[in-house]
Formats: sequence, structure tokens, C-alpha cells
Amino acid sequence: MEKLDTISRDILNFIDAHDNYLITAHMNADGDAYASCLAMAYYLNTRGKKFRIVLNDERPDEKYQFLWGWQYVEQYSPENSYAFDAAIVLDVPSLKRIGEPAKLLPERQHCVKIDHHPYEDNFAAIQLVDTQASSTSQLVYEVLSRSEMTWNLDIATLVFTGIMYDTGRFSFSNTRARDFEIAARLVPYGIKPHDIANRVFFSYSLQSMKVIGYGLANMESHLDGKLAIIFIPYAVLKENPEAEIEELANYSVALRTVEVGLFVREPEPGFFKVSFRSKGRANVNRVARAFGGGGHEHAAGCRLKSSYPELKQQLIEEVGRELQRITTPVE
Ligand SMILES: [Mn+2]
Repeated sequence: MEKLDTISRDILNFIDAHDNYLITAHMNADGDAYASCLAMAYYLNTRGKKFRIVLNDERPDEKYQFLWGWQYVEQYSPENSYAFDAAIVLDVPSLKRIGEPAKLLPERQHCVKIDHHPYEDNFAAIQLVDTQASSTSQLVYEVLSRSEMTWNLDIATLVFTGIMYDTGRFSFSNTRARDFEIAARLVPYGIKPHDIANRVFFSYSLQSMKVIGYGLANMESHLDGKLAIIFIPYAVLKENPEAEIEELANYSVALRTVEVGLFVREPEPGFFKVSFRSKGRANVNRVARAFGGGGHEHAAGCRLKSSYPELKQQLIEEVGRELQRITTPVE
């Protein structure tokens, strides 16, 4: 707690000492990345600071447009000109996973990092990194609740949405008492949890549902039912380019017998994105790292070029090794 007080104070002083901010997060921004970026933007705005939120992603995820400050989210473009004297980098442990906007970071002593992923790059002089935190939005709450900012429905919705997203509606293994405490403080500002849940988790197009259905209908079980794989090939994605199917990652680990679930998609022929989910015992961060990716112990990802049969075989082998590790008694 004392450490949190000190780092929060450092971050708030840092913000008062600079004027013109880059805010960025990991590529393929999710609910926590958007919410934590916008919550910091909200605070900077109350302090009269200039900021731009620059992300790697081609298309922002429109379902988050109900959030305060949505209009500030922009895509990096080499044709734009950028000039920042400071940066706040959220929900991302490495320069690689920021993508193109990593080029825009000022020197280390003018960067702040707030994150809950296992530590990777040392690009910020001031760092609030806590892998026990459910979400970066929770950490942003810890900082902003130590500021003089007046809380209202807008900022409360941002923090609540980020925590709700990253905890899977307060149900994933990262959910802590602290998340319920914060939620209990935020809801009285007028938040309607069911409304945010509907916007974030239940706002599919029919097309998306059909692709999710394809994924479920073709789900495979391996390693005695301990591994499930859902694969959406390029041909299906090409037919349904707008489909929102990320929930398939969570379905991959929803089978009763499963320890590890994989959701594999092929956005370009021969290029694959893999989401790894653990039901609790397997460390999928370790598995994802074997493929050049990473993330959290119970949720991770990677992207790579391969052919599907070859990739599938390697994934099964690597998950098999991790399952071996968790079932071998330590003497
Ligand atoms: Mn996060």
C-alpha cells in the first residue's frame, strides 16, 4: 500500500510536470486497454493537459464508443506528424506489443508505464507494474483515487468497464476482493452493470454469431480431452470480415474436461493468431512464449506464420509438455 502511495504520487507529479502526452496500449486493443487509456485521458483533460491516444490498430472496436473520450482514439499513420514530451503507456509490457506507436515514445525518463502483465521491457522511468492486479484499469483507479479529481459517471464507467472486461464479468481467476471493492465504490455514480455487460459482451451481429457457431461446430478435443482447439480458417474470415469472434477464446476452455483451450484464427493465408486459455492449473504464458508470444498465466497469445497442420501439431506437443509439468508430482 505504501509503495502504491509512492508510485501513485510519482505518476501524478509526472503528469503535472509535462504538457503534451502520448497515450498508448497494446495492439488489438481490448476493453481494458481502451478503458485505461481513456481513463488516463480523462484525468489529463481535468488537468488541462494536451494528449493524443495513438494505437496500432487499423479499426477501433466500435462497441466501446459509449465510453467517454472515444473520439480521441486514433490509428497510427506514418503520414501524420507527432510531437510529444511525455508518454503514458498502458496495459502492455513490451515495445513489440505496442506496435507502430512505440516509435513515438519519448526518452525513458519521460515515460510512465502502468501494467499488469509479467514484466518485459524497461522503457519507462516510472512504472506501476502489478501482475496481481486484475486489470490495468484497476491500477489506474489506484492512482486516480489518490488525486484530487472529482469522480463522476464518465470516469467511473471507464474504470468499471476495464475491470469488468479483464475479469470476464468478475469471474476469471484474476478477480480479487479489490475488484469488488472498487466496483462497489463506482456503481453509486450511476453505473448500470447490466448495461455495460450488454454493450461489451452481448452486442454481436448475426454474422459474428454464425462464425462463432462455425468455430464451435468444428471444435476439436485432444490429449484425452484436456486440450480443446477452435480454428477459424482464412476462407471463413474472408467471407465475414466484420465478425467479432474473440469470445471463442473463452469457449475453448469451457469444456468440462479441458485444462487448456486454444482459439486459432488465420486472418491472412498462412498467418495465424492464437489465443491460449488455462482453466487454472496450466501456465499458458509459458506455452505462448514457446511460440514467440506471451501474456498472463491463464490467458496469453501469439501470432506467427505457418501452415495449419504443422502449427496444430506443434501446439498439441507444447501444450502436452505443459500438462506433463502440472501432472508430474514435485518430490
Ligand atoms: Mn489488461
